[in-house]
Amino acid sequence: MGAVVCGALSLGVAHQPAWASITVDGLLGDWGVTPGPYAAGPSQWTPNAGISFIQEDQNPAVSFLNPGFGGQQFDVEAIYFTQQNSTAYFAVVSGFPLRTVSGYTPGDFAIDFGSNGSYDFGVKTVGTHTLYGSPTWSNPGLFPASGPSAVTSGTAKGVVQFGYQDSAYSANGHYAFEIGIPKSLFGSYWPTSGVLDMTLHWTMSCGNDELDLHVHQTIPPTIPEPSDFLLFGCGLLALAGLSWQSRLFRLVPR
Ligand SMILES: [Ca+2]
Ligand SMILES: [Ca+2]
Ligand SMILES: [Ca+2]
Repeated sequence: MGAVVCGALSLGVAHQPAWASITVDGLLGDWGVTPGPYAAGPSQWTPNAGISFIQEDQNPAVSFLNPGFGGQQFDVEAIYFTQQNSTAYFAVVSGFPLRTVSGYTPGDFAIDFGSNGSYDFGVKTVGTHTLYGSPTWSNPGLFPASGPSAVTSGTAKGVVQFGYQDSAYSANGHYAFEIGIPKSLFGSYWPTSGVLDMTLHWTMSCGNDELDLHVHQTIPPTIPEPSDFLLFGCGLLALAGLSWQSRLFRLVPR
């Protein structure tokens, strides 16, 4: 019983619960999300606590995606962000796979620090998954305003963690990829105090649909992990419980 109570306390207080640790494998169960059928309803997109996200167009019957048409196949569905220790994690769910469809190609993942319209970093979503700084971008051919789309050049910062499984959610018309980037690769763009303000963006080469997640978070001050104290408290409670139990067994004749 003591362990259960402590678990609940940990969820409420600890900043990054151990149970939510992200594995970059292209599967989103670790985010608390399983892209299922439309019938599962909009709530299927809600991730675990503490994860930033945006979701739109939860309706395969609607062809218009704004600004283009195309229905589920071109529907950028959701973007997620979280951070654990020294790594920033991102995930995108779309109706568009990371391969060519009807002559159109998937775009790269774009990060705009400061949310000022200048996309300062890009991650290649096909081939070698390199993070580029100061990238130049191409815009979508049909709907340029859905850009940026693909990194065309830039300063290679390193190959990052990237997970994608083409058939994981394809039965329900969904495709998901995950990215893990050491915050150090962002240099001074990643704040150590104050506010983390960034816009995360993804589209495909036509730009029929695009999605942006605006993150605006106050960086917490560096203090000892509350979970450490809770674990210590749990240990004391568990010891107290054992001691009480052993006394009880001695008092009750068997
Ligand atoms: Ca995962
Ligand atoms: Ca959409
Ligand atoms: Ca920027």
